[in-house]
Amino acid sequence: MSAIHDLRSFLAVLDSANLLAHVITPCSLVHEIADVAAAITRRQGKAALFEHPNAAAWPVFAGAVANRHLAAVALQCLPEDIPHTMGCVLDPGNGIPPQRDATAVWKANVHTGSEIDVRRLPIPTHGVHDGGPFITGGVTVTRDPVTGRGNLSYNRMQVLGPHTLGFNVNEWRHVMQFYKVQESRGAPLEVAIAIGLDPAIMIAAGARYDADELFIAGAIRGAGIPVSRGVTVDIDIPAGAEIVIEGHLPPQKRAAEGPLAEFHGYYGELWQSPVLEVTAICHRDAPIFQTIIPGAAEHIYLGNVLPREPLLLHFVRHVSKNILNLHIPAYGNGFAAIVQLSKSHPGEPKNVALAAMTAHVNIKKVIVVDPDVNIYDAEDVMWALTNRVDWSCDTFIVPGSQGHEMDPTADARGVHTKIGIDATYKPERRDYGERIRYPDVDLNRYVT
Ligand SMILES: Cc1cc2nc3c(=O)[nH]c(=O)nc-3n(C[C@H](O)[C@H](O)[C@H](O)COP(=O)(O)O)c2cc1C
Ligand SMILES: [Mn+2]
Repeated sequence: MSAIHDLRSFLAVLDSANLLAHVITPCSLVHEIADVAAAITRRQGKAALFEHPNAAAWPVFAGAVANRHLAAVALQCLPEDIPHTMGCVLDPGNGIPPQRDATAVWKANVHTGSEIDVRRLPIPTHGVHDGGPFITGGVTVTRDPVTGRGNLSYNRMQVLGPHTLGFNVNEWRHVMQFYKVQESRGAPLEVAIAIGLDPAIMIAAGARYDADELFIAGAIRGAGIPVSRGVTVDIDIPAGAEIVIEGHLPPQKRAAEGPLAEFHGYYGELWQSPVLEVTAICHRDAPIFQTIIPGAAEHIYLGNVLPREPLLLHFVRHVSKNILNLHIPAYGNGFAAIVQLSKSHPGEPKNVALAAMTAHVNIKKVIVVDPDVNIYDAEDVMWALTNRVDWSCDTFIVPGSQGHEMDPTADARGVHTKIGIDATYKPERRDYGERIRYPDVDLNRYVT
């Protein structure tokens, strides 16, 4: 069995890598947990386990894959190899199907009927302008009502009552496609929410994939993910989940939910969304609740970085054999990409930038740098922008191109301007020789 196969084994591996902060101080579920988790990720680069949230019996875990070091632990690869590893596991030919009829730890405690009250779960209110408590770190498990295949996704869920959650889903999601089929039949769509998971399942759920995303999680672990049939729904649910919420979305029913901190760095708006009527809450003994701080790094990593770096890499490698690596930094909210190129021709960086910005509609800013620039270090990228770019000839813009309709610089239809920047050294213009470099050292050998 893989060293990581559920949330607890992941926490143990994070602990041994000194990548987990244990917060013993009691913290409020309202804003404080989100502030502390975001600060821990930002300043210490770690995930956070809140052992004693105020007014809650269960611990809360946040920031599972909030940066590339955490993601590399989750994927069990080197940080530099993440785009390649993600490319392999997203290849449909490498998918591994789930193992059915496993023993589910979450069946230890099953609450149905009048025992159901989602308000007893430690669901945080994250951002100051969020509309209330939201489940953001639960993975939605559904089944295609036509083909019967499984599906994973993220859907923010606002607590609206003891057994009611507002269920956000965009028009073009698989889940919406399933819901519409059921609505046309006058029938509900069954849904299960799995909370507290092996990060392989979290990473898989953020990807756009034509088959069951559990196949991606299986490919990450090199073995089928164990699943178990729901208690009140006909869905195969990851057997190692800490907590499972089961229910259905009744047809033709909508309720207001929102706003919530969004991936683009601002608050979203109120939506009229389907409503999840809860039919069961199940959990293992002494479970750990898991959350994703909305609009912060982990949200961007799962939705915009991990699934798209391999896609962009594929496109840029198509136009150049000299690509060394590529990164979609979380601080660019999934709109920017940095490509490292060992250029052989003066025009090559611009071709590479063109390729990257056509690989995914969200990408609007591509910076191409040399091998001596650290693509993971914003300061180093800024150095290249400042010292290697003549803005009048090393950039090009594509006005009127298509972007994401929530891009803060785009109009309501998502029409925006893309920019490509050749931030490589042009010694033929003026030769400065080699760049100053003081190589990094292991400070533990020098400072106590
Ligand atoms: C943390 C996180 C939260 C998300 N929240 C939502 C959401 O509330 N509504 C939505 O439609 N998509 C949301 N998404 C995006 C979808 O979950 C994601 O695109 C997924 O691939 C959709 O899968 P599907 O097409 O199989 O339904 C979120 C993504 C992440 C990473
Ligand atoms: Mn899907």
